[in-house]
Amino acid sequence: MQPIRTLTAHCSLSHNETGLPLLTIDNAYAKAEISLFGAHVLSYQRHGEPASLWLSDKAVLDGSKPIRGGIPLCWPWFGPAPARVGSGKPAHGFARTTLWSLDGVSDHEDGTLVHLSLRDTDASRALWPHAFELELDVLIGKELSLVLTTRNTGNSPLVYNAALHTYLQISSPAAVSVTGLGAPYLDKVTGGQPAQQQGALTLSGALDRIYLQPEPRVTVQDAERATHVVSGNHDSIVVWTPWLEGASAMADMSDDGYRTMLCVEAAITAEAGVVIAPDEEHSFSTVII
Ligand code: TA6
Repeated sequence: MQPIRTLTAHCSLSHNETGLPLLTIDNAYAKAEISLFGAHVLSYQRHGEPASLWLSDKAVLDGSKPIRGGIPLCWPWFGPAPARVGSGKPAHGFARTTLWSLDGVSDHEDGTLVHLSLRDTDASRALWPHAFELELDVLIGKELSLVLTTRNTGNSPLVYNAALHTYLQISSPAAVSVTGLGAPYLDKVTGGQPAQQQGALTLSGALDRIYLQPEPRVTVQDAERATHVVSGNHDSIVVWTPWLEGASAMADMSDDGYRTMLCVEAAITAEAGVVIAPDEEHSFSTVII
């Protein structure tokens, strides 16, 4: 780790072994790390409590691929690029594999606010031909709050999809049940078939689901601990666990990694996406409580 630069009383900037900038926040409420590569929240842990987020022990942190764990930002598409974007584009867009700018950090009574941004470049326009400004506001307090804002700085409408792809830390799949997902979902394990959730979701195998009518608050009950994921202005909640077969196929996840993670993601997955007119913006958010 290279020298640390103090930015505020509770936030410092350093560089990891491969030179990528890393923010460390340690305030009255919690400790957190944010990589400027992808504006990626790597960790968040309230003092005296277990970590809220899961980070793979095999995560690649040198900028050569997306980071497995924490909160990757999927943007401006979710999953494989849609037809309107074209083929041969990276899964989940390019925001998670681009170096963002740090616009500001400030300490407040309710926590430390970090403001990050990304603008279009020649490289981004080669993948997605739009002028944009993307902003992420992260508040590290007694809750972890993320707001992602897309602003159209071009002169024609843009369409986007996205997810705040949150990897939650769990104690074990058997201890977990999830409520607040609503009933209808698309089951990506069966090729996107529509299905209905009956009661709480429990974990007994690979899952990749898009819940279409979630409540604002999704609760992950894990033995004695409850984590709430409270989201706004999204159109769906994605729940994903790769299970053993999926984990063992991923170079950046240990085979048993699936046993301690569950993704619960505020997302914009509708095929039509969100359309933003020139000079307009759209935000959506998630809070981990
Ligand atoms: O959010 C679920 C999902 O879209 C899954 O289909 C799964 O592939 C996952 O994201 C991880 O994607 P990644 O590109 O990070 O390997």
